[in-house]
Amino acid sequence: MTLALFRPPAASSMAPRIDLCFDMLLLATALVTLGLFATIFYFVIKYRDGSSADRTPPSGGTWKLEAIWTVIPTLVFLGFFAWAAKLYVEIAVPPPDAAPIYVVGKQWMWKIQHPEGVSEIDALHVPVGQPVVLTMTSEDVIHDFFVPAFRVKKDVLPGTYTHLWFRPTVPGTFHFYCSQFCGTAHSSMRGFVEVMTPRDYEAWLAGNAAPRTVVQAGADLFRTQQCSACHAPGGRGPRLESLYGSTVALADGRTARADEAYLRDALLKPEKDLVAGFPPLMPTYQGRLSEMDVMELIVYLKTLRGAR
Ligand SMILES: [Cu+2]
Repeated sequence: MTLALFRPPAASSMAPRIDLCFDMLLLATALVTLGLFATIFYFVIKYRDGSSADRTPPSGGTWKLEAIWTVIPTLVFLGFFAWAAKLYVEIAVPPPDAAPIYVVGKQWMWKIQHPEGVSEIDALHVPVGQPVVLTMTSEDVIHDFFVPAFRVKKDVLPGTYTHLWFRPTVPGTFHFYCSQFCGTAHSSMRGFVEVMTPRDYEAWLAGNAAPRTVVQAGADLFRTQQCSACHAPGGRGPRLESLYGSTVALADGRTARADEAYLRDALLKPEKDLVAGFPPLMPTYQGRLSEMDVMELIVYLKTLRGAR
């Protein structure tokens, strides 16, 4: 389609579907605009000054005509709303088999961490055909991760996690950008997604042999920060096995779901959600752990299974 000349290549599973919805909406609005202007020009010429057109007022209205021009456009545009809402939900919910990759934005760079332990800056290597979900946070201000060729973007916020998923369909190199103005060097906060064949990706991972995986890095932090001193059997703090995804009873009677945001708050703002039955002894790790440290600890905590 000629419109493809005016936009980046469509390199993810969602891209052609979003393009189709956009093109149809453009076509529909173009037809409405065309119809409006055709009518304007027709009447401008017909009733121009000095023309002999009949100017007697019409004798009555027709409700049928009004109903048609109200109901048909309403249905057409509600149809677009439903179509776009369906796409939006699909973009918002990562598929269960999406491979996790961790992203930290800061003025003015992107730090990217693969679960295998390989990390990169302003570059993201992914295998073609594999859904990938980015778990993202910011060390300072609001950023936004935007891959035009994948037609996806998501704000990257300090103090919490956001997720962005995509399935690349074409091997190649595609720009990504920060698309929230985040300070003087905002425009240089960008990089490239390298979409590789699965074989090349494996070779790339192997060639960048990391000393330890993200889970191992989290386990090391768990030990060096002495988390186990309180969270071991018989310790003064709550047990952490199988905590992730469970419902936690809090001291003030509320309950909380132990998701990533909960675990993050437990580490950095422990006074926020005190766990029922335990004294408020947990110190804050604010300033002692980097954003990547916090992510590694959470990934490690997710792997802890067993009875609590
Ligand atoms: Cu930014």
